[in-house]
Amino acid sequence: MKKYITTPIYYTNGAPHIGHAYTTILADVFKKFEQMKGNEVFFSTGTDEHGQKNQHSCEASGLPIDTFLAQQSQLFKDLFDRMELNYDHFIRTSCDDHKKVVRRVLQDLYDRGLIIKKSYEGLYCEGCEQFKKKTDLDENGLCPDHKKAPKVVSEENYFFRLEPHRQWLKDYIISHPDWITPANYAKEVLGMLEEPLDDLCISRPKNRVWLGIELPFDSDFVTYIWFDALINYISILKWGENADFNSYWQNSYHLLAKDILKPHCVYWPIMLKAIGIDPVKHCVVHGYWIGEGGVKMSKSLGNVVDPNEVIDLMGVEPLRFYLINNMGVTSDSPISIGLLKQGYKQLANSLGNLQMRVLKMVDKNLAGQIPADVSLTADDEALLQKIASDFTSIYKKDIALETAIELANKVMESSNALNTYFANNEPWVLVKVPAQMERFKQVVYTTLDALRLIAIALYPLMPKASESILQSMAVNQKPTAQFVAKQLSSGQITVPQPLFPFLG
Ligand code: ME8
Repeated sequence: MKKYITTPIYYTNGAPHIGHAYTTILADVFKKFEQMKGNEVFFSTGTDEHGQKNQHSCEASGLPIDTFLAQQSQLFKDLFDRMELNYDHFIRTSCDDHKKVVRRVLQDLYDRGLIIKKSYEGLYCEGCEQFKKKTDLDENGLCPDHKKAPKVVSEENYFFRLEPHRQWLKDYIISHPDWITPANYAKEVLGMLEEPLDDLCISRPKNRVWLGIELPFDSDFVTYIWFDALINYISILKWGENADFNSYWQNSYHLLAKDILKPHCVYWPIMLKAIGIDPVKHCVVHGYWIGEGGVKMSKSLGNVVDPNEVIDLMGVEPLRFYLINNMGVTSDSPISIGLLKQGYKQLANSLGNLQMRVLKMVDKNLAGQIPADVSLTADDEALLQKIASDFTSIYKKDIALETAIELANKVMESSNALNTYFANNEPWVLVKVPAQMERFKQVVYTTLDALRLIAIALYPLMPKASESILQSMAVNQKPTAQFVAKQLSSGQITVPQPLFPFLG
């Protein structure tokens, strides 16, 4: 089956931080997870290069616009490449292919009378690039995400009507309970649909915003950034020119944080409906990483954790694992270098420790030979069957935040359980008693085979660590979503360097 996974396209007004790294890592984890099940995945990410926010940053930089955008976009690409994220397409919305699709959609809606011109006055938050209602603001009249008062903007603009589709969208959400996951966000969107929807202002006059795609039917205006940016999801797939469009679109997943729920789950399905495309199959929504000050980490607020600094400290894979393992399903999650170090230590003490202690035991006492000829006790078998069936059931699940978190949590839980099993059985005592040699081999084989199952499951989260653990047990096949106990055959182990060395 073909699947299409997207991340938001990120604004180029600052350097990428952990929040941007997170959603893009999540997409990469899901790509690998699905590939292990035999699915063909197209994963897209990129940068959102128009609008007032980017324009102001460009003006502040003093650079020509093309140089500024190229340089800023490259920061994201460099980070994603450094993290070895295996995206298939990196879109820059300043590219001609994207602009062409945006203009086509606009012209089509305009020709059908679905876009109208009128005067408007509203409260505009530049951080969100959205008009706000008074009810969207906090008790001090500030945008809750950006902690800034929106500006009153009054101008003539083009509008796209949302209200005629409100009931349809409500019905769609109710009849597709897994369209938006986790379910609390579906409830939040239904809440947004309780009141009549304002017309969506889809243009900006050039005298205020010059950085944007010119409207095909009025050269005094550029396209509203969200109307332009959302279309990236279909321009990437070359909508209208690609015979494969539907096979990807019918299994499509938008990953996003809750800050951009409304554009993705209200504006976008209505825009798609107007041009005759079904909604994306699933919206996978996550909460925020909370930085210093207890508020959402954001470029505008300057309270960010720099992923490059974390990678310098501990490498890419422990960062990947930490982020997937520690995001709450419905809550925001704190992050700091101190917390990341704690997470690293836990990984070293569970998975890292498990691998080293069992491999060293085999190396020292069995001349490095895996004791595959041993028959296991019913309890040992039950332990292996439990791990195999736990991972089998996780791998049957669809792409969802809950699935990724459950996978990482289960890797930790299984590693900890195995460490306890190993410690309780005291193989270092058994090995000294000739009559207990059979039991020694059973314990070692059970631990090794369980470690093999954990390493396979680990692949989407830490691909290199997974391969390295498997290779240390002479397992050289690429991991697939097959969790069958007692498949570890005889062979020579190697004791590698520790996966998670002491950080100092
Ligand atoms: O909104 N915690 O771009 P953006 C978790 N260009 N995730 C976070 C985060 C945090 N503290 N901060 C950012 C835009 N993110 C638009 C999107 S899509 C058609 C257009 C991640 O640069 C998360 O995925 O503000 C969030 O939705 C996205 O970055 C916002 O990135």
